[in-house]
Amino acid sequence: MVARATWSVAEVDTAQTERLARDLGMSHPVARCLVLRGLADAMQVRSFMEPRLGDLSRPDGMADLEVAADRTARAVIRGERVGVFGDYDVDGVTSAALVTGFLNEVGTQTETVVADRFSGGYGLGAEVVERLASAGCTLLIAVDCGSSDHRAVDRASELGVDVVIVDHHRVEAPLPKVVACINPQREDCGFADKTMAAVGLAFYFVAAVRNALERRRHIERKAVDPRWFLDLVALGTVADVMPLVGNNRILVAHGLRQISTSPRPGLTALLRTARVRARKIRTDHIAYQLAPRLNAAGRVASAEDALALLLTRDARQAERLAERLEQHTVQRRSVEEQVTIEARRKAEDALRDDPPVLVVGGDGWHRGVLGIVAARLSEEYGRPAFVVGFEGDVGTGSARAQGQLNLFATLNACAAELVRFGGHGEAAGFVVTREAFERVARAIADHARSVAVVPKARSLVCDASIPARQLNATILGELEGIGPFGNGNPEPVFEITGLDVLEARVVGGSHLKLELKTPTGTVSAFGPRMGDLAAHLPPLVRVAATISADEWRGGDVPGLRLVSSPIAEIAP
Ligand SMILES: [Mn+2]
Repeated sequence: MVARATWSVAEVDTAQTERLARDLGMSHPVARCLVLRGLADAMQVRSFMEPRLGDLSRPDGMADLEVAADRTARAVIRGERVGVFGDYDVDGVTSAALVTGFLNEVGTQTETVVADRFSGGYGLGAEVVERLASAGCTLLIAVDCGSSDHRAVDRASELGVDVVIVDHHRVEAPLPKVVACINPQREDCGFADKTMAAVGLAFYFVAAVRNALERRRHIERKAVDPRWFLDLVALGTVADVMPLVGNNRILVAHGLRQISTSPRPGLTALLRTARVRARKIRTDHIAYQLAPRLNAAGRVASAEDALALLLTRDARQAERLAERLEQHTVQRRSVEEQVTIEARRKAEDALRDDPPVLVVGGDGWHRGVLGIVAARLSEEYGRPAFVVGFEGDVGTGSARAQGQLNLFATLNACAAELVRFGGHGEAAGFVVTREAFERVARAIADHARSVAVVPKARSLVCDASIPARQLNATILGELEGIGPFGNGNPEPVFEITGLDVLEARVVGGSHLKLELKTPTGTVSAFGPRMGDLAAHLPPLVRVAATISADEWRGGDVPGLRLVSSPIAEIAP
């Protein structure tokens, strides 16, 4: 049993906190969270709590945006058939759905294809270009990929197909020879925000196309509003774990509102199969329930189902597709469990030498789940994880880190030994031969040592400590204003003191479910993977937990999600 606190409470400027609480008439604990986020000024906080689309960065300086918009507007006006190609993950599929949905709204015929993890591998391939060209497309818009797909782009120009790229992946000069490449990672791109998902960029892109069409008097002033597609922007941005600050936070806040109030048929069906019953959809619903289902198709079958689900206007078809995604999800979960067990075993072996990074590989580890497994290992063991699945002589790898190491730079340092690689600082993919694997593993560890990666100590710091009686609807409402939460805007964690344990049981095999008494009522708490504590809890506890609406009690009362084991309350 854990006897003492395994967490601490953050230090904060009390004068600032008190001023903010008074100026805004809000509770102290939430004011404290804001001060800890560097928001101490009432004006600043007001605009933070009410993210407005009008505060989005202007697109000025975004390289190639106008060229891309002009070429696309021309295609719309001349009635060209347009090909859209997206990557197979949620960002890629939502980007493709957004561009397709917009073009169809303005009367353009599209052929939309999403990447197939199993036949095409990642990126835009020459075969897809040929397919779209023979379907009559004269313009191809590649989203969430394309920035380094020279061969496909060359093929397109041979076939007389113009290419526009909307991407956010790292680019190596020279860029492929395309009509336009929207990618803030380009060195010559003057758009200051480098953190948007492809789907956020696709939103800017269609807004620019819309304006170009209006300028040419092809559409009316109020026809086709890019804001209709903000639900897709929220899905892709959260699924791609982009930092929820600045533009992303504004887009996601509005997208969530849209999913909550008027979901498209595909999302209505998906919310049902995912058993999301909340009235207000949050980022965690996307991250843990919607995105995995949209992703599952691309992982074990084809992402086409996810695309079709997002595009359909027919409720019955949406239901059918959502059911199919549910089956893919079940299948994907069991594969993921199996690979996780094997990878964990190898990781524990490797950990005896306390390496700065984990590099593990195995045969038959399904390609579609490697990223998820890498994310899990990196979280569990507090260090970057590289997970490789071998098929024959070739291994496909996926890497995840939590800021300790730049993965793209690391793989770049081993580039000579890799078949190919790509990605970002915190998530990357690569291909390696079986023969080179051991050498690559050593090179990765050497690189990590050379940049002095320190395994993250798992220390939990709570934003504030509050007595149980403060668990009420007020604090819940105030907290909603700080969200949406995610990467870059973490959900506040509270120490909550003086809770009576009324009931403790195990749910879902390994999770802990508590019924706790506060001075004003009861509150329930969920402790992921803490089920073994159920039989040993003291009668009075303090917990470290996040607070959000308890959907099972109508959504107006707070519920807790424990982030550490409860401890006995010493002085009630
Ligand atoms: Mn992406």
